[in-house]
Amino acid sequence: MPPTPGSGGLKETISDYVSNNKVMVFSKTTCPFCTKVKELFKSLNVSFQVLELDQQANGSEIQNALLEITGQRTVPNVFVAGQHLGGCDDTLKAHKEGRIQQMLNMGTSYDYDLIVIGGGSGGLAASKEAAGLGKKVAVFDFVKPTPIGTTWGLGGTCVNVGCIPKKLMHQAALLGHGLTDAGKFGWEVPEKVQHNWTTMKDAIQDHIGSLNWGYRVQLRDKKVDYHNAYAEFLDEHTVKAVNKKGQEIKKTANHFVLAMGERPRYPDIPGAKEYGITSDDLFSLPYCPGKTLLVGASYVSLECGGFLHAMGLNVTIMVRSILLRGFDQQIAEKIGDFMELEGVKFIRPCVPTKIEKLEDGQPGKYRVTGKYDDGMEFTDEFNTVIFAIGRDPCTSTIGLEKVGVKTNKNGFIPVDEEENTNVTNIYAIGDICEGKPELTPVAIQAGRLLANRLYGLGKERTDYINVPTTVFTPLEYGCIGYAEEDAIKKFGEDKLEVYHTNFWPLEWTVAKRPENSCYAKLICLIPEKEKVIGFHVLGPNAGEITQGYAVAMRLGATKADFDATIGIHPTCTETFTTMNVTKRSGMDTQQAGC
Ligand code: FAD
Ligand code: NA7
Repeated sequence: MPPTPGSGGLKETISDYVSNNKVMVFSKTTCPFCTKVKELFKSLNVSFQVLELDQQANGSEIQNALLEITGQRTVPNVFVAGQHLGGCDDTLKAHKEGRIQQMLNMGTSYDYDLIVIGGGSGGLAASKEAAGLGKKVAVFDFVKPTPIGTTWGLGGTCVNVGCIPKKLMHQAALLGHGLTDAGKFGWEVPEKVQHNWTTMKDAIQDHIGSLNWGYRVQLRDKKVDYHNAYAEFLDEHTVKAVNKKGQEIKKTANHFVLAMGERPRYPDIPGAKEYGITSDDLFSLPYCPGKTLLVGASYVSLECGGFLHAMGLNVTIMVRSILLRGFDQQIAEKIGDFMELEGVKFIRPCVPTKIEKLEDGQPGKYRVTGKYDDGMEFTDEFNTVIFAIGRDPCTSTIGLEKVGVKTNKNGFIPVDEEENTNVTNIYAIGDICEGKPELTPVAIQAGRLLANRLYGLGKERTDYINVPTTVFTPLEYGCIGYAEEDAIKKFGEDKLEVYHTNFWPLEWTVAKRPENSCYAKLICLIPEKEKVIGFHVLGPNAGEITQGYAVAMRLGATKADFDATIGIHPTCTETFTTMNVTKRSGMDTQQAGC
């Protein structure tokens, strides 16, 4: 099969060679390393295909195409069972470690090429990609009910109990604010406008139902077997899975991708699991939660507190220490100030010590006792108590110990830059991975690229640096890169120039919203031509604003690049093209009202 550019291109020709041969060696007749590799495969009694590039008229172009596909130009360039293995040293090493035989066994004696445990953001992405590359794939997804019995369909946290319902409830809150503003713009809105929890909840749950269905259809179309069952390892190629009727099946695979995600944590205090709920219950709660206490100052807590308050509920947030650990603390405090200004109560520093039921009902009534840092007691009555005190990875009950996959003391799985666990055929992606951003697009990217590297010709790795994110609090907060305190710790204050400004969105002027709540900050590294290493925006539509700047930061944008960019007027984001006050100067950034 001579490689003929033009008949689909060299890359496709290479791809054909790779997928049509269990072992494919791109070689040169004169290369001693190629000879070594060919002798190895001969000694293993493995049939292999060789393409001698020095005997091809377009050998050099093929090498260039191989470089693009694999990142390697040199020969030998070896592929086993569709996967790129590398050069001579890589091949000899893989042989020594028994990996070549493992790769060759792939798919021959197992039920599946790949089993994915967890049908959430990461797991679905990995399974669909692998199936698209011709592999036989199964996904096991099972939701253990919450202590009050809430459960949900296929798609994982984001779709069912995370990003999607959260953003839609945030939208409900924004619409409520919009109604208040509307009067100032001439709309004759009745003074008392009521929010109906059940109408909103039902509409959101209907949408989620359609997404669950859509995922099932996608898996069916891609010929991925979906098992609604809880999987657990028996050995490194076998899982058993139990469905909700208690029926058990056993399935084997060559590779496994772990993508089990996390579940909310409960505090170890009396009444927590009996009377408290978490975000896993909130979004489908059949009744309006009423007067609500949120425990924890995570983004989940502040976001839920924000939208519940905007729906007219009495909301208190109990904070153990700081707001939004891990985020820029100046901005975290500004978020808290704004929420407090709107009427959310903050109790801090304080932790709950017990919850007692006072009344049954939907909602019921509970007395919460807590302890302030100084030993003083807190007590108040609430209709609903929501714990948002962190999430634990779902790694403790799937038999990882049987196959030797290591976890850290908190249950997260350490992975290398290619999502390898310490066990050769087992990979991990998404929220269960140690030290990676716990975000849907990160899990999706990791799943997609991993499947591509395993079964396609992909070489690309997930870039976990400068991942943009947004906290959907009443005043949205978008950020990329370093928090100010982290940048100072890493580079030193003298190496940084921090540009900042308050801004007053035009839409807020007529609406008479606060003049100085919105804020923008750029953290720049002086020795690198003021390269922007931290981007922070607090204001409306922060998510929409932040995404594009993430591209700029990937490309290494400097403050001068921001300055040279022409703004879009009148917008909030144009602020980033005109920032000239540094923190060092001490100059005032407050907007003066007219
Ligand atoms: P998940 O999506 O959690 O999927 C894991 C799946 O595996 C689940 O269905 C689980 O039940 C199943 N499972 C676990 N163990 C087993 C087993 N043994 N057998 C079978 N199935 C199993 N991210 C954003 O990017 N933007 C946001 O705005 C955002 N908002 C969020 C709001 C909230 C309230 C929460 C809780 C999270 C939010 N996230 C957000 C985070 C995002 O949801 C997660 O990062 C993402 O869902 C992680 O995907 P994953 O594939 O790792 O796991
Ligand atoms: P985080 O970021 O770990 O935040 C947990 C918050 O809860 C934080 O404010 C903690 O305070 C607080 N906390 C923790 N334990 C307690 C107890 N026992 N009592 C009171 N308050 C407590 O969790 P998230 O849920 O935000 O994040 C995990 C992932 O979930 C996230 O990345 C998303 O993917 C969704 P502290 O600051 O430690 O004093």
